[in-house]
Amino acid sequence: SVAGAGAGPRPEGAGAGRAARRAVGVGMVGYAFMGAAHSQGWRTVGRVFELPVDARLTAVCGRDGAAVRAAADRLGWASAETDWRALVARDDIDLVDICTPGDSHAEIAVAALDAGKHVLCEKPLANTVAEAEAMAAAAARAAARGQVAMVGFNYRRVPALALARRMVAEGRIGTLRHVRLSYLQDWLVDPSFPLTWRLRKDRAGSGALGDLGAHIVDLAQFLTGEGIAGVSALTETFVRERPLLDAGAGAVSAAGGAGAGRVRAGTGQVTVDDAALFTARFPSGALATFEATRFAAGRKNALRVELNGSDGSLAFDLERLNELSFHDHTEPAVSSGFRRILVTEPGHPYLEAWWPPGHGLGYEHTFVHQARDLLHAVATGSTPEPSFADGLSVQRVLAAVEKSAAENAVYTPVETSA
Ligand code: SOE
Repeated sequence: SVAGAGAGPRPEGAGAGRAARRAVGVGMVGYAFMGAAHSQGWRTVGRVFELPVDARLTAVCGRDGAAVRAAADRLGWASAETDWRALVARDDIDLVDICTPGDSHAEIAVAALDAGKHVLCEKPLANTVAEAEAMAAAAARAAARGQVAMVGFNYRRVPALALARRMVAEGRIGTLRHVRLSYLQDWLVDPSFPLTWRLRKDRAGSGALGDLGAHIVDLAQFLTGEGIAGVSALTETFVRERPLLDAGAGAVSAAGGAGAGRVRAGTGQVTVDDAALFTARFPSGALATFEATRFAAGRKNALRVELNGSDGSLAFDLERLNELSFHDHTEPAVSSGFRRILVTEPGHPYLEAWWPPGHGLGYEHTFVHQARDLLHAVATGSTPEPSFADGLSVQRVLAAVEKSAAENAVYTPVETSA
């Protein structure tokens, strides 16, 4: 159940019985862009949704003592740690939230699960399939002890996409034929943008593929309810050398904001893809296309989805995230066509606790919804989705894309010899 049924977020201090609820101490590792977004989710969730447990922002962790203490103050965490192992060892931490680059996900997640903690891990689950397999195995062992583990594919929690999932499952578009997804950003168009960790394979695992492609692979599997059966891919690195960053300058933000970083002399090699394009098959016979790029000038965070089925189509654009387009192909052709569903009704997913109809939500609310779903799983001991097994399945698709692209089975159009 949720608070307010459309009455809006609960006022400060509201919620009789709050004191009686079990507290879940959250410890978050990393506090940059994703850490700030997750903090927003943890801070807000209990003020909007009626939850079976209470989230406490117990500690945040980062290597730089002064910086992590400032982040704790800014983001609302009660204490700060400089070593993630110390965070994991704390008795007052029940749930470890991993918001670090991919190269530390596996080590932190496995240690936290083995120490009896619940885990939320940012996407992609890991940098390699082997790491993701170890994490999924640790999550399965932990599940037997009542612990939960979830991957941060937050776009599943956009109400319009959750509604699309519901409509597909209800058969509203019939037998699925086409699944079309793209995730376009443009923060690498400028060749002087520096070599941040996201452009290094050892830190990030892959480039646009793992960062953006992982989201749309997860969404495709979520929306269809099917696992991808096979892929064929092309990847490219358009700018292979970029200016180096000062060792301590991590401030260059993920999706832009290059101004904050300090560039130093010299250039280094980009070791990840700038763009990944691939096609895929689903077991049902549906065909899918995917495009993930950081080179789509003018596209800041354009995640688009279209599904075509025998009875209709659904379309979504993250830049208009309170809307879902629906075409009902069973209606007479003379009057049918795409219509816009404004996804702000109390009957829509997650909307029952928010603002009255028409008062839309945004990007940050996906993190509130993520926290809500995870806390419900913690309270009931149920497996939250996307689980580490779901994260592993995405990781396997990413690896298949890289393999296909590396084999480069591209045919040149030729004239038939007469
Ligand atoms: C950067 O490309 C980024 O922040 C991704 O890492 C996020 O997952 C995506 O939601 C927004 O863009």
